[in-house]
Amino acid sequence: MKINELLKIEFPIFQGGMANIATGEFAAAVSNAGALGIIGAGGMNAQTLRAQIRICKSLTEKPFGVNIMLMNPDAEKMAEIVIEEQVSVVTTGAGNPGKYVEAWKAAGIHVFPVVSSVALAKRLAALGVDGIIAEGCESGGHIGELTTMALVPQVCDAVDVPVIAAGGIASGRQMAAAFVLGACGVQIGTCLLASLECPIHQNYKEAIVKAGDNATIVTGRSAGAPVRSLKNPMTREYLKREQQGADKMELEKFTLGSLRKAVVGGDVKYGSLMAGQVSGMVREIRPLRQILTEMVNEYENIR
Ligand code: TUI
Repeated sequence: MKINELLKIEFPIFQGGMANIATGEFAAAVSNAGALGIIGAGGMNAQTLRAQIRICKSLTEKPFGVNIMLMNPDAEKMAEIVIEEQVSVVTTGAGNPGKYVEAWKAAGIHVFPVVSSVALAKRLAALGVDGIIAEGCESGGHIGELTTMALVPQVCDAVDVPVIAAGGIASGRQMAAAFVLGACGVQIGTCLLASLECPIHQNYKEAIVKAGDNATIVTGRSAGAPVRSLKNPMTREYLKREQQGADKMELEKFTLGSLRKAVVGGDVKYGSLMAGQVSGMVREIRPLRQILTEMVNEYENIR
């Protein structure tokens, strides 16, 4: 069965669970535009997540999901909330969601963990997840080591569940490539940042539109939490401190709240403008529906 038929969505496209960005209102807008909208619970607490789920329900009749960022201190409570609120799809990031899978499946939730390695994909497939989102390091935000080109076919060969490709996808050509690698759907984030509906500051959107192919950089490798974002004075300073051997605590303090600075305050110098390598392909700010239909039309014309 096709992934869009299984999940009752128009296009086989998931929206990435962008922390501090993907609100209930944005996820509803993405679902209404034909993809799977996903609330990014990363920067929320449990109570905010519940409120955002209710907002999303009030704004769309279509299915939507919740992304639980597993490093969030409230992840455990959030794992219960998605059951109580009867959310149809859960994606996870930045960790192993193994201990929650049984309860989510018993509640009828479609579970799609994001992985950056074959080993975790295999472990989770054995636990009965519905599919795996294989995310390459072209992505914005917290990333693994492998590229989408190398990771997706290796995950497809290793598991018997549907695989969604993520990282480096912003066009129909890239979507078609992902399907050739064995994926049955794609997850996109960066190209949705430059949508009219996206609730980030206008400066953040314009920074993505202005970005070229080499505009992103990875910080935090030394702290064991690599994050891709647009180069700016903040990433330069971070990398300088990293090279000088700053410890994890100091670096964390430095990044703390910097995503919010960019999203809410529009601080493109000292905020963290998380974005993927496809930023260079994003040329204008457009309505969500137009971004999605153009991608799908390009994909259909290649097949
Ligand atoms: O999670 C993401 N992307 C994110 S989360 C985020 S919020 C944040 N902000 C600052 C620092 C750190 C996080 C921003 N972007 N993508 C999914 C993803 N998951 N990428 C890589 C992984 C991953 C890594 C290790 C998944 C599992 C994993 O497992 C380790 C283990 O326990 O086996």
